[in-house]
Amino acid sequence: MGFLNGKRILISGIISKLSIAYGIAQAMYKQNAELAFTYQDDRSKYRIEEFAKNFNTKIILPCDVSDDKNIKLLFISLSKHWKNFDGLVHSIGFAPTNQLSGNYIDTVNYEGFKIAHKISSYSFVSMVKECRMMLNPNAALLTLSYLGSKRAIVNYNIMGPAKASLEANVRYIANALGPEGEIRVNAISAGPVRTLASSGIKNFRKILEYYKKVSPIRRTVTIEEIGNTAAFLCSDLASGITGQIIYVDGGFNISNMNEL
Ligand code: NAD
Ligand code: 0WE
Repeated sequence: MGFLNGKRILISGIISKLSIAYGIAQAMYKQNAELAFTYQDDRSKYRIEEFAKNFNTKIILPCDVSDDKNIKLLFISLSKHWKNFDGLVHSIGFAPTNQLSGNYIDTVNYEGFKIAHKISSYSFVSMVKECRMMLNPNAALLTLSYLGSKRAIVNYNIMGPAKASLEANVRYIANALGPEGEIRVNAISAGPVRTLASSGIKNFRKILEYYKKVSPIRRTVTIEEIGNTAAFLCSDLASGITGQIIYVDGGFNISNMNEL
């Protein structure tokens, strides 16, 4: 058995075994979920095919979310395997590299703003729009955010406003879909973890060290811990939780001046 027994969940955002979405897949598979995966482009296709074997699924579908047409095609393809399903995990974020270092005002430009918001926030509601008719009652939708949505964090820059937009999207989608079969929508705001996306970030080692030093639990979080929370939120155990941003960050966001 397992608390996701009989639930079909589509997971986006796996590019390596370090991906937060990979930790989510592991935790959900452990709870007996039936999984399907999307991947960004041909460069990652073979790798995802290998990963999919670990999760006993053959359903892996391409979807670059930078074009709505691809999102439409994704759910047309998925419907050939699953007429309906119970969960969607959106674990996708991107801003052009040049946006992620330096003074915010010096760095920001319309192109960076557009791309960050389109890929990191709009793509979530766009996916929801296209799969709405396929969602079973009590389905759960989940996305990944970061504290930079609420605090001005050095170098996070335009990703901060994009994550703020994503979190507002969680509330608006939750409010729109709640009346339709109690569909629930939440986000996990994760602490920093080393992934492909974060390895490109200036001083990322220092960021991890800082969290280790000052978080209430004095360590960083793992993708297993984020995965377990994701599995819970997408299960019926979380049936009363919707529109929420749940922090899986070792308590970092509630503390201050622990370095003194
Ligand atoms: P990752 O590099 O493993 O995953 C990022 C994913 O985004 C990749 O699978 C990539 O293919 C996908 N992606 C980017 N552009 C895309 C596009 N146009 N179309 C389709 N897919 C696209 O990194 P991760 O850290 O696991 O990131 C997953 C999510 O977690 C992101 O939303 C990120 O903002 C968030 N997050 C990460 C951290 C961290 O420290 N790593 C902390 C909090 C939140
Ligand atoms: O959301 C993120 C990072 C997302 C991300 C990463 C990249 C690297 C490669 C978005 N776009 C790109 N573009 C690229 O070209 N995180 C929460 C991880 C992260 O990034 C930071 C952080 C943390 C934590 C940037 C500055 C400060 C802290």
